[in-house]
Amino acid sequence: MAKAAVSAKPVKQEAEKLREQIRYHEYRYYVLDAPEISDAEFDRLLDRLKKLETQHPELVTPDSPTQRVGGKPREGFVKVRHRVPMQSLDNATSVDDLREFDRRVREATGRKTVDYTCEHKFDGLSLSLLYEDGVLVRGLTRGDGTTGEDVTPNVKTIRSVPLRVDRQELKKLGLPGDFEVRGEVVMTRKAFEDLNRQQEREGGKIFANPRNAAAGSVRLLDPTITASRRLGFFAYRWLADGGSPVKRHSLALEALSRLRFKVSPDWALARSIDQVMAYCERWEKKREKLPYETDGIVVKVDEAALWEELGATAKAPRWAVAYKFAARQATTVIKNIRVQVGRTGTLTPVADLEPVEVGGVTVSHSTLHNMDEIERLGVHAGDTVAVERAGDVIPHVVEVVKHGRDEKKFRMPERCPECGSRIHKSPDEVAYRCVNAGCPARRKESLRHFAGRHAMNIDGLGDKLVDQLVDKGLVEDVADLYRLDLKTLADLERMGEKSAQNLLDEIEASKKNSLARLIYALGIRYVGERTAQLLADHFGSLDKLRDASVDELLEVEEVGPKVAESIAEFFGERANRELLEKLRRAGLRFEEKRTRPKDTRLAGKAFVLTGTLERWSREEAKQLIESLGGKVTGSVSKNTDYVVVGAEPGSKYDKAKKLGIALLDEDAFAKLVGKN
Ligand code: 0OX
Repeated sequence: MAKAAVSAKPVKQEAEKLREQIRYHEYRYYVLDAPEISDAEFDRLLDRLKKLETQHPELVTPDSPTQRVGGKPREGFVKVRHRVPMQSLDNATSVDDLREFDRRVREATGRKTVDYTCEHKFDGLSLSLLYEDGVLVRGLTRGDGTTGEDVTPNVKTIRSVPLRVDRQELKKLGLPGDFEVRGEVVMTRKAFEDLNRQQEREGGKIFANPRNAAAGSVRLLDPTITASRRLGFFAYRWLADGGSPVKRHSLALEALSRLRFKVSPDWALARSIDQVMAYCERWEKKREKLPYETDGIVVKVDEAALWEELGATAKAPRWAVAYKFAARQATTVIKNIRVQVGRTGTLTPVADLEPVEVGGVTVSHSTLHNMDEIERLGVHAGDTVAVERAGDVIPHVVEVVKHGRDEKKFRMPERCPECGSRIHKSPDEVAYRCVNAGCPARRKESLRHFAGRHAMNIDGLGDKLVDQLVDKGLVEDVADLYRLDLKTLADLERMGEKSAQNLLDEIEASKKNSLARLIYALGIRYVGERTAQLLADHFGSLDKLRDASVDELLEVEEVGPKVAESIAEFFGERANRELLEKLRRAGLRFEEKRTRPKDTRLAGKAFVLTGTLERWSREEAKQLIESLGGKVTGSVSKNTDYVVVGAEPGSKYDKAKKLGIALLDEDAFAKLVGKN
């Protein structure tokens, strides 16, 4: 007994310390997007804590980071009433609507000018988080605004949702421990595309857009699946005792950041409606650059005292308005459904559309993913459909609006439309595949993937050129690219000597690409960019990767049986091993000593560049910073560490000055990066 009492205390302290460290690193990774330690180091901390908690179950607390994923799948969700209704927002669809909103606000408050906050209107699922004594106790969906569904176990899996906040920080800010934070659950476009690709392969539900994917993931009955869905949470409102705990919304956003909630770094305070309009205009142009989908800007009266004066309509507060961006959905007719052959031979049905403009881009085809999706949509050639474009995502058919007159059911062809070979479908897969490894369509897709921006980055190798190279028999596999000469290229259609030379230079330069890029470029099934990086880090050479057994592959971070088997199968193919030898002879990089930067003096530091530097182009400065472990972002926020100021700086310079962020001129920057 006495012995236990003696040893329990240090264990408790160690567990508490580990929790604090894990919370901090979750915050660095999931909220700030600026990790300080590697994934492996993070896992070690978590494993150590799990071990301590298994040995001493009495030490487990509900807000421990180990408790993010737990519990059994449920039967359904319990409905719970919101303490304060979750209102919706009135829309402004034009500049005139914004002016009218401002006029009404000023009239009702008697103010000549009003400060407004501007923030992204994230397109996800609204959520309310309840904290008691600083600890997350409940997560509710918006539901009908009055009553929501209790999705607590699912919400706990979202790593940017703090399971507890720092009580000391609360005290310092003079704030109560019981409060509610509202915000939006979102999925990045990238995570959404990855998810759909995975669902496509596994025959799961295909989501029409990141919003549906986020909403669907939060409302899953099994929280372990939610945990795998890469969701984020942006906080946008703070409530305590039925009202705002601070005097201004801008202060609420700042305090929420300090409490380690994820708050969009792009919010801004506008001193007039003209400034609001400038903000809306700027972001309408830049919205595609954001990793998340947004459908507008939320404009809020900053001063909380004015909220009561302004009141609310039946459904929305009068102190806020949503400026909506132009719609990116349109209806059109499906002219024809055809199939496309991908690089693994998968047949993907594609709808040829009557061209239609969706949010400023003309769309003339759309993927239908697979047979299951065609059945789910109940879609045929000749139908009128709604199509939606999400950022630079390939457009999707959302639903059939009206069936055409003559409904012919789409069937997968029995022979490959490109090479006439047999089509195979294994019973445990949704996909249909062309069995011919030498199918020209597969060759072309492999080349496109190999040359892609995230792979070997051979920009000059466009679609038309790939078609010509394969159709003329000049290139059979990706290694043949390295044997092309000036004359062959210059003789191709629409190629001159100059562009041929440029392409050759690019192909030559691509040999220097990192091992991770090369692994990704090979197009091994299930090996995306991240897995390729992890494989390169782990093995350090393509030969070691080639010779790795399934068991050895399973030792790599994040590599499961499906991925390991796919890699082993790839390198087991004689043709692939021969391809590797051809690539080696061409002089590509097969080995890499270290992939993580040796010099990490800028690790975790966020830079913004403005104006022109003399010694470096933007891209060079960016690469320099990244090579030292830092990162470069496009806009200045509280999270920016340095702003590098060149000649004729833009508005970022003013913003940095206002926020008191460290400014570096070219010399100071050179010194920091050791290039003086
Ligand atoms: C969003 C978003 C939604 C709270 C007070 C009025 C409306 N989708 O990103 N709602 C709000 O604010 C609520 N802000 C947002 N940023």
